[in-house]
Amino acid sequence: MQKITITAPTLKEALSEVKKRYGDDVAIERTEEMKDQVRVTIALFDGDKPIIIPSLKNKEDQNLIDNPLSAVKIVEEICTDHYLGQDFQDFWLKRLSPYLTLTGINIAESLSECVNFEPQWMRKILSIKPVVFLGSYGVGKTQILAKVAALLKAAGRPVEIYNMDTLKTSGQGLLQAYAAKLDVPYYFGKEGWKTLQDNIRTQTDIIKLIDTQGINLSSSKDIDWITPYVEKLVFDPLLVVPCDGCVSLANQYTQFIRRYGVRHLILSKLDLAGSLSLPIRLAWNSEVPIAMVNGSSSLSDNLQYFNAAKLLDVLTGVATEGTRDLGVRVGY
Ligand SMILES: Nc1nc2c(ncn2[C@@H]2O[C@H](COP(=O)(O)OP(=O)(O)OP(=O)(O)O)[C@@H](O)[C@H]2O)c(=O)[nH]1
Ligand SMILES: [Mg+2]
Repeated sequence: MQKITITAPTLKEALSEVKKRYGDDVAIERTEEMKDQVRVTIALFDGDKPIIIPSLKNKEDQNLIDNPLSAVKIVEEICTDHYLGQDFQDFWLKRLSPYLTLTGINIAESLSECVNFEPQWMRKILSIKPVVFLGSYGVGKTQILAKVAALLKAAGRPVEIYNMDTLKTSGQGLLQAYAAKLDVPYYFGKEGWKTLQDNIRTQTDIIKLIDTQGINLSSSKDIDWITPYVEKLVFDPLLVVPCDGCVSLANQYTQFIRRYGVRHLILSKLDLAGSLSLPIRLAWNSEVPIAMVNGSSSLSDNLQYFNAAKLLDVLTGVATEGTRDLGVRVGY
């Protein structure tokens, strides 16, 4: 067996040199980061002939790739297809490099080092910290709140809904109807606000979900109304991020997340998005975890839990259908 090392400034360059010299399917034994260089060690067996490892995906686990060059190629293709940017791609490839070994390469593991997830979010909601649903206009806040309420109820956790979207003349009825259908207490506007403060003091186990009006993230005036709420109560602020949103909004979203201490992201409109550049870049930049995903205009389709493997399936187009069904219907 002969070992050969190839050193280059980046992993990409090192691998492309390997590819140039030994073809697509070569066994890479080790990748190491040195000062400003990356060193790739390859093993050659049988004289000078490289061992050929077929670049097929493992059937049992679609996220396990058995060829380092294929793994790198998949990451590059995803980043290009979803407009994730060179900086994100470099970051991801760096996280991928320790996984580039002879056996199965788990791309999802490396993705989970770029984007955080909190699939246990719903279990961890505290009744003393009302969850406030924030987001731009029409992104799905109200519908997602209704779905979260339904799931909590199905899990046997008492819940109540506070509608603070007092600007919408037609919207009140809708959320009120959801609440009635779910048989959960519903409060609205100023009265609701007072009740919320009382209930936080007196109730210990009822989860409080607060719906809010849409916010224009670029206008600080629009956001001002939140400030007194944030000052008076300890909230668990949640931001709904539309997957079909424009990536140029990422900075505004990031600023908003920092300013209001957003703790979780829920992605909406997964079904409408061609690329996932906004939510992925946002989750990456802000390090705020993705809790759940909404992917349907219908109330009877569930929210989904998300993790790196599922996200990878979406990014590579493997997941055309929804992921795990939570088995609960809002029934409306
Ligand atoms: N296709 C699709 N439609 C969605 C999704 N989430 C919400 N919608 C639809 O988007 C529209 C707006 O949803 P709402 O829940 O009212 O959004 P909102 O953020 O509360 O809107 P405002 O309160 O007006 O700011 C509704 O027609 C929903 O059915 C989704 O994931 N996919
Ligand atoms: Mg709404």
